[in-house]
Amino acid sequence: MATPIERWVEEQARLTKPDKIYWCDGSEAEAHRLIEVGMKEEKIAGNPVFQELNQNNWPNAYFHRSHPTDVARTEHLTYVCHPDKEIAGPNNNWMAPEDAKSLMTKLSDGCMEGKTMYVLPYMMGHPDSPYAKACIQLTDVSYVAISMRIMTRMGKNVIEKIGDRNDFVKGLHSVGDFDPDKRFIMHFPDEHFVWSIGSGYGGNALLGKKCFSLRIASWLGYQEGWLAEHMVILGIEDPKGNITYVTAAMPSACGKTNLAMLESALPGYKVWTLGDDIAWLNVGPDGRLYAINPEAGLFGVAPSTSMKTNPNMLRTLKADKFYPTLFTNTALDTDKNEPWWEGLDGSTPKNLLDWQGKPWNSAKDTKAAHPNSRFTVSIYNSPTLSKEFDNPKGVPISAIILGGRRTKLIPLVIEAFNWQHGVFLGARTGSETTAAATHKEGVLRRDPMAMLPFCGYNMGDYFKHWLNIGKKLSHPPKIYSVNWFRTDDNGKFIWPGFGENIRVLKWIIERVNNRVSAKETPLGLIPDLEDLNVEGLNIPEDKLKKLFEINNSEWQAEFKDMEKFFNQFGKHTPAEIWQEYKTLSKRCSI
Ligand code: GTP
Ligand code: SPV
Ligand code: MN
Repeated sequence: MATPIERWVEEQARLTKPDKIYWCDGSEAEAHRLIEVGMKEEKIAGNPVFQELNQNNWPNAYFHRSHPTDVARTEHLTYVCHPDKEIAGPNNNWMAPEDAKSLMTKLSDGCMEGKTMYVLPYMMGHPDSPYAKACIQLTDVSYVAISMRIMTRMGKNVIEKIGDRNDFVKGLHSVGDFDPDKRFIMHFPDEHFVWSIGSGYGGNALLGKKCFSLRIASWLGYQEGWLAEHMVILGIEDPKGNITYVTAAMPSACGKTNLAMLESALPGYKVWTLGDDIAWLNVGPDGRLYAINPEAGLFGVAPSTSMKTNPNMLRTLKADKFYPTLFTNTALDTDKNEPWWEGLDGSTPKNLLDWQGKPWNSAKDTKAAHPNSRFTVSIYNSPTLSKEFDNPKGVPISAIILGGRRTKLIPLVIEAFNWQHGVFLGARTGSETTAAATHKEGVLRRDPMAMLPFCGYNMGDYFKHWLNIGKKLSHPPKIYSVNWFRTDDNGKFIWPGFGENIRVLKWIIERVNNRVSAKETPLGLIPDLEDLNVEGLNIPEDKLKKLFEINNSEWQAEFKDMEKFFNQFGKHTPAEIWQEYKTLSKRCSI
């Protein structure tokens, strides 16, 4: 008798018609074989799927060039297919489930002809964790199979774990013919099912990541009383050896990976990494909030990663442990056969191919590496990996940090007065768009809790859910807003960022441990300047003040934009959010 997994796989194979079906076991030997297949047999836009890189300088590293139109998440083609449009909310594209399925059935008919269908059994979360989920993804490209092995806990034990159950998380993925007009990422939250065609890019194709662990999991969390968030998890060790765990939400390409791997500029402090993108947060029996990272790998932005900005990431990328590490759409130094990107240490190599494989030189006004070029590497390669990473219960969270990319207006750090005010700080967050999704860069949009593209249900209800979680916590984390990106009159970042962000983290852990006071402003609590260690930074006093400046007249446009945003959700926007909004706009009136 076929198992539910076998029956489901057969059904998908009848539609997609692969030449072969290969069940992955997640072993290293298998990964070597699939890389070989990707180097010798499979092609994307005429290029081999993988190219071996210089193994002396970049151990276990392989290069991948995507289809040129397929370099970022495509939010406009991403749909959340609840039976009722109102559940999806104005924050999601919506299609009725039966319409989405008939469209996808048409597009998927025979889409794997001549190809291998890889069956990927994987866990999101540690298999022993009560919060973990067992999943099966199907795909037709070795790049996705290998990426999933790095990013998740993949192995045939998951098949045994699922056994006769039918409620496993399902993902059907095909790159199709990469036609950008036939590229769809469809979510069926009630069926725990994601169906994606036309793209091999991370968030569109690694279906355990944003699709399941955020869009669908946020919906499960709403129903079951937990939170799925676009957050890093880190432990901050102080000079006495005490470790305080915090999470931080920041929109795509706004500093999560850098924060998660931070090398402290202050002696005696150390950051331990638990996750760089996604956190599942549960209320523990002790009334504290516990975080696990459902992922097991890092899919990070390459440009500007260097020994200066993020040395721990370079150490991770060069570690000779978990096989393999991937580089996607970086430039290629053809003399050394090494990946290269803008911002990497050292001088620009003489002979470079750009991310599309064309000769490039610095006289060109284009970037050699795609701004959203990325690496895929196991978190177990990281020298800063927390010893709690595999703890099935997760770690207790003392502070939640909510950030955005704002060149103006938003202070370096603000502490919320209380949970409700903190939820408002998150809900009002705006951020300037980046290259992580295909849209115009640098445009301000509201991005509450960095979840705008990832909240799988009505965002008004999501705010309500956050407020309710707060009521269940007897020891709620304190909530902070941060902004590393405020600029001076010359357009330069005022705050040095990266390893220096430890100075802000230090203040935060001193606050949660009741060691320092704070100053009240209309926006929330900010550091007394003597409590924020800025020794050695040489930031002139006037610029330091600018980092915390609140200019009421500049805030008026912000209020208008917030009001418009909250109004979209109609009766779903909680009264508490409007109450906080009114209080703040009154405090900042001109
Ligand atoms: P996703 O993987 O897309 O979710 O992004 P992320 O939030 O992990 O962003 P990441 O840490 O990769 O940072 C992306 C960009 O932000 C890079 O260009 C970094 O150089 C820049 N960045 C990160 N931290 C800082 C900082 O503290 N200051 C400044 N100025 N830039 C930063
Ligand atoms: C992001 O865009 O937030 C990422 C990369 O972390 S992706 O996996 O594509 O979502
Ligand atoms: Mn992300």
